[in-house]
Amino acid sequence: MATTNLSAYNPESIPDASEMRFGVVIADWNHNITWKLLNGALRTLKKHGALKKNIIVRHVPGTFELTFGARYIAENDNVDAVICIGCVIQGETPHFTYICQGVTQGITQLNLDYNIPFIYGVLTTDTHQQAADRAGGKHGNKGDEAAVTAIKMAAMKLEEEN
Ligand code: DLZ
Repeated sequence: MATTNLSAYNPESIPDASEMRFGVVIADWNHNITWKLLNGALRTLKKHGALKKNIIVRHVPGTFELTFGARYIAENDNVDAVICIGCVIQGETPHFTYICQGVTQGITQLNLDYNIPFIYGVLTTDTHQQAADRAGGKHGNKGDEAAVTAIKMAAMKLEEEN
């Protein structure tokens, strides 16, 4: 099977982010994966002009807590978009399903409740290897993708306001 970088994009299609403020909430569970996603997201935000002082990073214990962390950022940090980063890996119990459903519904609800985009940067994989492949491995870095999406959605929000 051909190797596909799922995070590839055209940099010229991305708006300038130098006037934007971003929140990033990151789950520390599976941190050997999520910190790589965080690094990818930060690198990509900065590559497109975002300033370090305009990126607020907050850590939560697990993916289930991303919803609360994202809402906390929306309420307190005056941002144009919130990136939610987590990694849930299938185990031997139904826990995987409950966490994935909880965070997906939670982030969806935040998108409906606030006039800020909340970006779904959560890996949900069967194996650790599949997650590693998408955290700077052969399939790219989902953190890059989440950052690109955040910039595009923040641009939409700011366009509406100006
Ligand atoms: C408990 C748990 C399990 C089994 N697996 C994961 C996982 O793969 N990824 C993840 O981010 N978090 C996991 N957690 C922790 C939950 O997200 C949450 O932190 C706890 O259930 C406490 O609310």
